[in-house]
Amino acid sequence: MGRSLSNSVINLGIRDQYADALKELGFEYEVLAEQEGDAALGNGGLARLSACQMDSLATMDYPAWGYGLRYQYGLFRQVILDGYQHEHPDYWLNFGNPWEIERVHVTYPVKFYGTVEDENFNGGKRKVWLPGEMVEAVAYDNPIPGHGTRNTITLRLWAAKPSDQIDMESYNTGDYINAVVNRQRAETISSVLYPDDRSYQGKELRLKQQYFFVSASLQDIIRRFKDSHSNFDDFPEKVALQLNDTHPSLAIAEVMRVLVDEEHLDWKRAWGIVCKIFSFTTHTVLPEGLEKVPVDLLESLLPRHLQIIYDINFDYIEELKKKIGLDYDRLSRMSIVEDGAVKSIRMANLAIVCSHTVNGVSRVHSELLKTRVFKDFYELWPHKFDYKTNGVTQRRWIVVSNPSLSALISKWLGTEAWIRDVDLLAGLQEQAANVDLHEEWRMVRKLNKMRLAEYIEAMSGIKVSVSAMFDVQIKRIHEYKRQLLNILGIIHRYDCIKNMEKSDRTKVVPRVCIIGGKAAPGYEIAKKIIKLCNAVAEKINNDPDVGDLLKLVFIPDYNVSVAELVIPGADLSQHISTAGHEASGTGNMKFLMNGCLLLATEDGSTVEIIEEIGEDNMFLFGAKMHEVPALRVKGPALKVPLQFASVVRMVRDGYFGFQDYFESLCDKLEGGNDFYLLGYDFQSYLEAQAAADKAFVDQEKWTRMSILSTAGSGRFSSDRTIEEYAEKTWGIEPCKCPF
Ligand code: RUG
Repeated sequence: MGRSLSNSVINLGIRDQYADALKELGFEYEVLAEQEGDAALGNGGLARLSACQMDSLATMDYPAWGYGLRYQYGLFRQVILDGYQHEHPDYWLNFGNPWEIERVHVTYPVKFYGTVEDENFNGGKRKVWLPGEMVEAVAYDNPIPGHGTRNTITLRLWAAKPSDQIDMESYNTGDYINAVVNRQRAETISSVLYPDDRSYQGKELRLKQQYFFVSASLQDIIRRFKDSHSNFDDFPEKVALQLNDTHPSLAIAEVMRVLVDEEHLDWKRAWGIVCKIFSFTTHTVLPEGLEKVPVDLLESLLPRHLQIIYDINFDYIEELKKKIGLDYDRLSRMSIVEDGAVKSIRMANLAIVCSHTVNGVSRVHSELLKTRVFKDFYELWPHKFDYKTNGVTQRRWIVVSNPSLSALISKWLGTEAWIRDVDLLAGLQEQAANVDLHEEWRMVRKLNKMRLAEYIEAMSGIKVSVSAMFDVQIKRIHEYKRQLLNILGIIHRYDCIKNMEKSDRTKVVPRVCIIGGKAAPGYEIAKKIIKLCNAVAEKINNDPDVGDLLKLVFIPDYNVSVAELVIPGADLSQHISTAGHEASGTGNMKFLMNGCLLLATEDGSTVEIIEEIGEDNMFLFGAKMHEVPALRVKGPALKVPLQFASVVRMVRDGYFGFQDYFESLCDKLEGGNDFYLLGYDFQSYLEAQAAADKAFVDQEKWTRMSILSTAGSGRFSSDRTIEEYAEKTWGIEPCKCPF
């Protein structure tokens, strides 16, 4: 979520009054706002997408709730020591969190472990789950005020607390020590966020977190529904549940369990309800990125849920046989249960089978889902598959983080209405050649660059020139996102400067290269990429031959607040994943809105950005998505340019030190191991960089491209995404606050 204060006072329309009131108390608004720490309750794009969507839901008056976990420690703080990443705990709750309201009366028991027994019921049998452990989920409400409306929605976060019911027994039997230990164990469920955004290790605590979240949220939803309904007939009419990736997909089994075991609906009726209320958004591209839960683990932690999933699978496979016949390979691929060395539950298959809609997050992502990842399912249920291209909120990403640009846009459009109706930004197109606008636009951009330069100096001691091009890549560190390609490109640039005649150096376009992002603590290669970036920076920044022509800065502890500072100050931003690997990407949209030019591959949502602003307004390069599989097959036979071999050699030979440490990084790039095609794309990457240099020198052209970027960004607002979800997936309408 990042910070709340600045966003809230803007959405409530009280920023100026609030600043005046603070002044009377002797405080500066800007200084105070900086004191707030970030709520970092997610890993990267997936979680920030939800945060943007909450802002849109509130602003557009939709009746919605967001649910999550109130982790005691959010995403780790990244500390860079000697160029290496170290992870420190994020003690964000230590000084209290003024934004949350603890709802002591909104608590629910959540059960784990135990056994399932048959019990006589109404002349038949029914299943009864006798749990072995119980914890309490306590609600903490975080208000999300909409912009220009009185509507405020709630982000309800659950914290785990020990349940007195169970522990009293231990106290009474004299087992005091174990009772205290058990109490502490309960709290660990919501204590820490898993810092890896992609690999699923089948850890018990992770599964416990998922079920804890799902169980508490569903009890809350069902309790609210039952407050005004005496049966479940209208449940699908009143409730829509959006599964954000597979992480909450246990909710499907949980709804079945509650309806059948606790509310005593027959299985068929419960199943009919489930199929109407769930829809699923998947955010991944690779089949190996899909979550699988080992059956043994599920059986021990949630024995009744495993039975329910088996029963769902049985009915579904029987139906499937009727449709596709006895094609055992396909039946086995489509089964919810995966047989193999470790028998597991495929959470994505569960989500697809039980949801009425399966959404991708960009058009090309949706194509990949239909033709590769979920091909079997698409052929069976083409009507289920759809996509809603991601979006970001212009309130946080322009109005809050770039107030000068915001004021300028309003002045030139003659209205502030674009803050809620972002398509109006297209009005800037007509003014894209206006010299007065150019002058003001450049002034705003310069002020933002000065703000960023001050931050860089305060944080790293490096002085950077604001007349240089600020070239930024900030996102989680991943091989597929290719920060390494960026660093190798910087090494090449450095090498060229070193080897050119002194007189030619005047022709070099000065650059400040900024890289930031966290690596998952167990992701060795990603951590080496961070170290390489810092080692290269050390060399370049201290080389008197280079001076202001090239600087490299690694910004530590990248988070939402850092992004709010960096994005408005960027001239160029890089979104350079190997084509076919980024499901959508949302950073590109934030930069675009702020008038930053993109240097990018044709991947994820960038493909749609190209359609909005045209190829001529950005710097594109690299293999296309359909070419990638064939290029991979070529392996060692793939031709790579000499310059690539030469920069890799510099790293291998220890030009930047740490020769042994970087060896495995270099091995990943040579000898047919270059899975992410850095070598293949290197030449066209350098050409795109050269085109960016050329455009930057022509400030009039650059400014026009910058204005056209902002003007073409309307489609990438989360307001549009949410409207599509509301109309096409949830069937809901705005519900204006009556007061
Ligand atoms: O990697 C994807 C991004 O491409 C996407 O923009 C974002 C929001 O849809 O989700 C990211 N993501 C995917 N983060 N974690 C996952 C794995 O499920």
